[in-house]
Amino acid sequence: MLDPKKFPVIRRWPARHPERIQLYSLNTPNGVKVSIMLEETGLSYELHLVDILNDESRLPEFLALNPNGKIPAIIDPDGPGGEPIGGFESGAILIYLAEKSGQFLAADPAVRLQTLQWVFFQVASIGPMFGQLGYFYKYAGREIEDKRPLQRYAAETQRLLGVLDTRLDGRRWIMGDDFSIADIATLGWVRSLREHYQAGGWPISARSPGFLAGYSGAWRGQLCSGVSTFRGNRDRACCAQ
Ligand SMILES: N[C@@H](CCC(=O)N[C@@H](CS)C(=O)NCC(=O)O)C(=O)O
Repeated sequence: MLDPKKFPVIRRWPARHPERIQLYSLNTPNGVKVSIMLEETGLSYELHLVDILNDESRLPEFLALNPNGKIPAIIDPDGPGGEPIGGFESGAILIYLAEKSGQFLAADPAVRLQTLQWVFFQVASIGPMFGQLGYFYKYAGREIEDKRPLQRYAAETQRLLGVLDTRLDGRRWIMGDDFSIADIATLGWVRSLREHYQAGGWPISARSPGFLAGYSGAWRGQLCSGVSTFRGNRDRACCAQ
């Protein structure tokens, strides 16, 4: 059983299935990573929507799980040694779930390093830069007269898309033939850029036609066709749209 003293979050978001992984999330580019991973691994989970626009992620019950006050976060009732464990930061959660399920992160040390480097590339570069671009292009920051911040993040986004396009050239997935947590980490942000920020008409698309027109062929086709990765996510309101 999950102890509310150890996990106050379950007081605010009660668990109907406490034996399942508890996911606290929303349909954002970071949130969707974990729901896609859970869908793809087949691990059973229970979703709790956290309304970040109304500051639910800053409630004390949520902060007890993630002191940084951001989604996604999880509780695994069957953690190491069979003990419940909580976790936050989407990249760390992806690695934990990959190790728990034995899927989407190779055991071979060289492949593992390369996969993790692309996961960290997403978490450290793509997420923060695309997120700032979103603020200055689509949200409150677009009212700001000084366009230098927008130009700065647009240029960096364009550069990062180029890095990704080059990596995907001739590869089906970021790691080649094998679908991995690097793809799961990245796809929500690229989708968001094109479909949510509606940045498709940008100069970026001239530089990175693959990504913004179709997210590099097979990569995009697989991810967005509903064949595998987005299975169930639309219904669960956990897609990046
Ligand atoms: N580095 C974190 C970023 C998480 C993050 O920025 N989450 C956003 C949604 S995409 C959030 O919760 N924002 C609410 C807020 O900042 O108040 C991760 O990868 O998990």
